[in-house]
Amino acid sequence: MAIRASVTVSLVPEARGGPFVFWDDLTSACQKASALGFDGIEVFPTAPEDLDITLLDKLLKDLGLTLAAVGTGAGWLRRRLHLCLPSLAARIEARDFIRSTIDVAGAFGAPVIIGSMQGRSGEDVDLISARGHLADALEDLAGHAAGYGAPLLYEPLNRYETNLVNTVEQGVALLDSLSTANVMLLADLFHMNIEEQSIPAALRAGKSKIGHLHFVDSNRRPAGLGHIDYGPIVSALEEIGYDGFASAEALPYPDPDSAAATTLASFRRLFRRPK
Ligand code: LER
Ligand code: MN
Repeated sequence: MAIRASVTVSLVPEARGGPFVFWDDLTSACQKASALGFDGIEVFPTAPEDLDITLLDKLLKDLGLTLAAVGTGAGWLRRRLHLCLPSLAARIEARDFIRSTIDVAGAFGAPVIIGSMQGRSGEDVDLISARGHLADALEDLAGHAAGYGAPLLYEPLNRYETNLVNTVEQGVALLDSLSTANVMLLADLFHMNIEEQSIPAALRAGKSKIGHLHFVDSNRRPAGLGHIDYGPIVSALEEIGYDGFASAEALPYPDPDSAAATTLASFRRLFRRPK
């Protein structure tokens, strides 16, 4: 299967200013994504129970879209939950937030993303313990996702957002330490542009562990509006046989509609070029 294009929609008011193309209105986002020619939509809900799954199901079916992934970052943004908090009760709450999101996404066969919900070490939790908490949670949640036939997506973030895993190499090492094979890496080109020595080399090293791509430019604007050199990245993705989504998790620059159109034009130029 070929790489498909997806676009993000945030339904989280607290995320305003963040890297999402469409905002607040699921119906309008799906209609616009479909009209432009995107294959999928990536949804960032306030909480799993807030997502109107009847509406989402109808929109996806009527508009011929796939649910590319569901984000969990609202658990951090709205409730200050993450997987490495010092309190066991809080860590369980964070895990339950993600588990319930897996139940919602899983019904659509879609994967769930662990990005900012991974957390970080801090004053009360040292780095080794924090990585241990993360590994325990990934084992548990990946097993839950497997029940839906969907992988769990784990996203290395840049150093200003986590100190657990910043590169694909560290991500692969973490995944290799788990007993489950149901965790895949989310390669976000914005984070990779900060942390990797070479983005194409990192993608090649990630090989079959790369399960999702955040398709965005160096400045977190839509692909084509920064200085990332996409040619070698596309070649690396083709070489490793990546066949997931290129999902636009980008700032709505200069506005959501233009950001979506710019992304899709870049996607078509880069991924649909004649061989
Ligand atoms: C989430 O996908 C991400 O990339 C983080 O930077 C949180 O926004
Ligand atoms: Mn991302």
